[in-house]
Amino acid sequence: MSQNISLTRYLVEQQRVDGLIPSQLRLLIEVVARACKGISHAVNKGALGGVLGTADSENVQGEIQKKLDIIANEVLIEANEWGGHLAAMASEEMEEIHAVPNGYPQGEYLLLFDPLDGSSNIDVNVSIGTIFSVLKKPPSDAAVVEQDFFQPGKNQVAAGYCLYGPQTTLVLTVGNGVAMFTLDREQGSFFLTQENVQIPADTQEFAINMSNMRHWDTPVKNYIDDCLQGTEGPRGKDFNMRWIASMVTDVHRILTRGGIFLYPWDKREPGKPGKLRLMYEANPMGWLVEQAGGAASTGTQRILDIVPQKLHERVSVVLGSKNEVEKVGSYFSKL
Ligand code: P6P
Repeated sequence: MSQNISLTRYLVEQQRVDGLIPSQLRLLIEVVARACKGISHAVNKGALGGVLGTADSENVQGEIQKKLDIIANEVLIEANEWGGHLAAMASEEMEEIHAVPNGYPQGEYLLLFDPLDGSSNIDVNVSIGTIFSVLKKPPSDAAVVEQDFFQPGKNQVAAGYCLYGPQTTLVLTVGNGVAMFTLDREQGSFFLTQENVQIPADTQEFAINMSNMRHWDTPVKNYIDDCLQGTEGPRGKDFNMRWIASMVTDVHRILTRGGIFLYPWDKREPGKPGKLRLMYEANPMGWLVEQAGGAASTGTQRILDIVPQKLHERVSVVLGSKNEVEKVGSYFSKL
């Protein structure tokens, strides 16, 4: 792979592909990538930057915020307010949408993000990441409202994440496959290191938090039981397990070598459909996985078809190698 294809050049070339990404969207993606570089710098400073540990606050999810959660959120807000690409932003860390302040030009896009996913891993130096999703604001002369965000994931025009690990890697789709870019810190630029990412259709590796087993619904229990029986059971093959408790990192592994990721509904919070958030976790990850030839469902429904009713709506997530996602679905249809 040539090391000299920068993110900017890649986006300009995508722009030439039947106008797939208009200039405003290209510029928006570059602003998000620049913000991720700033977040990467803060994350890599760690204790030296005084950014570890918790802030004295909770987010809308009722989760204790880490200092870096707040820093990452502020970096993304400040980077995107003034550019003229956006009408509004939504974040896991903010209860309400954040409309572009008066005085700044309004754009036609809506940006959603989880500024720092997996933040429980920050203090133990395990990879974390920023997840983002871009929608078009519905045409209207009225001021942007929360309902403008309530679009199914199949409406996304761009989605991606930036993984802060041994490398800082930006993974992106604009609807023409999945590309990966690695940050060259000396030049301060992302360079294309993989394009046309493809997830193998089959896998022998599952990712799930096994400590929740007693809380799962029957289909998930039966599916995992059968995987654990390996060659002695109905699957006829052995499985490996990985769980990093950082969705960005688990999904990156699946995009890189295949696998299946499950965060299913469980009876700890029966009134909630799942733990993960639909609009800025499951939708962007689901589109990336589909664009790489995989599948993303709730177990019974394609995630990208779900029409949100709330900004911070949660959802059950089963995503990864296509044939394995379909296999999980078969356990639900046996009910
Ligand atoms: P658990 C991180 O908090 C997160 O939202 C995802 O990144 C991750 O997959 C999941 O929650 C981990 O949840 O219950 O295993 O800690």
